Amino acid sequence: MKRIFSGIQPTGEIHIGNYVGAIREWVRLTEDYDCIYCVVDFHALTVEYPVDEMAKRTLDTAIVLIACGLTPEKCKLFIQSAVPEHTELAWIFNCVTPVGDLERMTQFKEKARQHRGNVNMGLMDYPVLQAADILIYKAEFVPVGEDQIQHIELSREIARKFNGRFKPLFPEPQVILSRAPRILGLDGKSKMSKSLNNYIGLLEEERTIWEKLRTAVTDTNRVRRYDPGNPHLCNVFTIHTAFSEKGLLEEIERDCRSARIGCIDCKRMLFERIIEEIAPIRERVEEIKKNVDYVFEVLNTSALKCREIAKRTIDEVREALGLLSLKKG
Ligand code: AQP
Repeated sequence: MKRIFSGIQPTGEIHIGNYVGAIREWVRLTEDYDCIYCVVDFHALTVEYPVDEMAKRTLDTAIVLIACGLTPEKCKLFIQSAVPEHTELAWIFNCVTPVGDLERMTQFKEKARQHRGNVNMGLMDYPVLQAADILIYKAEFVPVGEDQIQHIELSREIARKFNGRFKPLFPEPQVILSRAPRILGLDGKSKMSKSLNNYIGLLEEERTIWEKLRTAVTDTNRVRRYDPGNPHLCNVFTIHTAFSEKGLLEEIERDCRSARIGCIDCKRMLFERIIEEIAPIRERVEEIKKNVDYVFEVLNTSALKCREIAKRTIDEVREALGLLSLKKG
């Protein structure tokens, strides 16, 4: 089986963009691939965060992932900081990565703008650690949202540079994009993000989900109820494409364009579809929370297995680099 790696940061509440852009796809891929998934807590250190909430956020993120279907029978799920070989490989990759490549990264530029007072080295180095996360397992595929495509291209570049200079140890990983790779926030402008207050949380109460959807920006050219709308300029319709089946999408497209339905009707249908899909996840979250020992067991067992793989890769890398091996005496 070919191997997949992907990760999510414990930076806050998991939202429907993370779910349809990544997590739901991660679950589907467990059918055909050897999947390794990770809560990337070291990545989350690159921005300011409430220190006393980090452990809880990390655990809560893992619980949601398990509730979404990433169970130990289907994949490995662990916490990044439990496998320190990731950061060891990141240092080595730093030595083959031009600074200019990192300065060009769109996410770095955006995050540097958002966090002007804290543009730290880790923020710029984020994609190098990401390359190490993937390549320490020699993963060939990385299911991510559209925002991560540039980083995975850099991972390929890093693999190429290492392979060319030292020894061909690493595959060049490919992106797997989901059916909904880019969900915008409720303002219809920027990407839906945990750290921007523009999201619908997977575990939010139905009442607040409806409140947020009700006021979400749609096609801005559609001013009055009887103006015809253009679904392809509407973020609510984009979210529909992630939650609704083909028949309903065709019906909405037709009725929106002819103004037979208004935005509020479209939003009501979307609300029902979202609730239908996420209700079982929320129930499972409540169940899993009653047995946190199980979650620790899952995370520990996976971390041990992943560490074995990671150590083997690091041994090969050290040899390729020509480092003195104390094992040989
Ligand atoms: N809006 C989105 N639409 C589609 N996919 C998305 N992803 C994130 N936002 C969207 C995908 O979710 C996975 C996990 O993301 P992450 O936590 O590693 O970091 P991120 O991309 O930076 O996500 P956020 O929510 O925007 O977090 P913050 O606010 O902390 O930066 C990735 O595969 C991502 O593509």
